[in-house]
Amino acid sequence: MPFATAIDHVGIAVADLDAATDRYRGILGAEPVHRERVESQGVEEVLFRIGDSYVQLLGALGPETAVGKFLAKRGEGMHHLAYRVDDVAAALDALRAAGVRLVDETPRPGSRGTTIAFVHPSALGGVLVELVQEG
Ligand code: CMX
Ligand code: CO
Repeated sequence: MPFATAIDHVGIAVADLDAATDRYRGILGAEPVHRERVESQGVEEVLFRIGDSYVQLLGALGPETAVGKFLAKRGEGMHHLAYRVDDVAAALDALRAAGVRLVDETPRPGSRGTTIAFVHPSALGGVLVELVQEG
């Protein structure tokens, strides 16, 4: 079974979500397809659809959130890469068996009714990785 079926989205940390949404709307020539406040992740997200994938703009809900800390340390920029998988729990088990450092030991709810989990950036070339299971 392949690890992932697609790139689900690229997450981009932004300082001002409304301003970034306007900028992306103009540049991509498209309306966002989704906006959601995800308290458990400390973010508000805006999604633009690109083919079968998304660009996810991320505004921080506070300075002590993951994105808030990232913005303070590094400024705006690419925050994570999300792979679409059929089964997040199975993918986590496979990564754990391979000795990969996980952020989330078990899957949790994401936006749009998805199930997600994060893998530590130290495991995959300095890139924070998210696993996304639809539905
Ligand atoms: N990408 C790559 N490296 C990152 C990173 C990121 N997004 N965020 C932090 N790091 C690095 C830091 O640069 C730092 O590296 P050094 O030790 O070399 O300096 C190290 O990780 C620790 O950084 P930190 O600021 O102390 O941050 P924490 O360890 O507290 O948290 C992380 C880092 C990845 C565990 C945390 O951000 C996390 O749990 N992320 C998962 C949840 C998340 O990001 N939610 C928001 C998105 C929600 C969504 O997409 O739906
Ligand atoms: Co994401």
